[in-house]
Amino acid sequence: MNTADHIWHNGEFVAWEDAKVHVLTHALHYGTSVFEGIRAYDTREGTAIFRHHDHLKRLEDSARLYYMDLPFTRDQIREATHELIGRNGFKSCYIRPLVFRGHGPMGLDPEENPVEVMVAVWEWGAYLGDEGKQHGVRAKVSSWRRISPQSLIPHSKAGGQYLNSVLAKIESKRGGYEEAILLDEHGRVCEGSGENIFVVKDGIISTPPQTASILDGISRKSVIEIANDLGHTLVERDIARAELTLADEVFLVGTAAELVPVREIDDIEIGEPGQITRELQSVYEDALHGRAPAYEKWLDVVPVPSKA
Ligand code: PPE
Repeated sequence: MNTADHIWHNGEFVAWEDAKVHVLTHALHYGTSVFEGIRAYDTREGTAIFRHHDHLKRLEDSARLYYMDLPFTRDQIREATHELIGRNGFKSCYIRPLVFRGHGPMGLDPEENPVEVMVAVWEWGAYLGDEGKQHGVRAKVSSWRRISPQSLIPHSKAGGQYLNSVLAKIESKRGGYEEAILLDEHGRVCEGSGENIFVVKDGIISTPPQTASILDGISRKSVIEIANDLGHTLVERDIARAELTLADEVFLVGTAAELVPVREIDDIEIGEPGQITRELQSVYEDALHGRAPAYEKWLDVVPVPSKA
């Protein structure tokens, strides 16, 4: 991870080393934060943020579900992010907005604690490795089930909820795998620790539906649109665990990971990335990097500041 010089915190641009919080920050104790993971790419039109608006909308929605009012508008955060990328001089980067309950009264009632906002950017390479993107990763079905909507809110990208992903990730890593696949409370396929999942069988692409405790992923939505545009049959439906290992192709999608094939699950080989995975990966990469005119609608080009 390549760090930046500046971070945006509560409306101010501050130096990296000055971007601090108090140890009594509510979110540190109780996980009361929501966040986003966004990527900006170096395109022909300049640095462009992929589906920026959709990510900021989801940030607002995640906050709302946890009773937090954002002290900045979506436009203010968008413009601050543009300036932050400019100030740090990155052509491409990962963008991490975070909304969190700050230092104030202790205890579980957070409503008197201030809602703070920060945006950080850094250069982040292939999340599951370059080799993984090329040849696929080895995954294991986790012993941890994905958080249930009966106790938490899978639709909200909330900090505390990520303890679930952290446990699954540690378990898979210590077991010698690159990623964990979580089932939902009913034992149906849900998603990766930080990615949505797709399986391909006999030419049909399937992915678990919104009701399967998944995060409503923006990469997932993009890949669904691309698959439909390419004329593939894509269905959102419940997927049984055995369908994973019996699939012709399996792949994961997420902002950090992008589109990553899975070549082995539970020590059963699926094989090198298949034809549909390769095709979708290639068109998706073109969309991210501004090489696909049909998907330029997804890019928020960072304006170059005029020299006064
Ligand atoms: N499920 C989970 C649990 C998840 O965290 C992500 C994103 C996704 C699905 C895919 O969503 P989207 O990025 O909108 O397509 N995970 C973010 C955090 C990863 C991290 O390590 O931090 C990300 O990819 O940025």
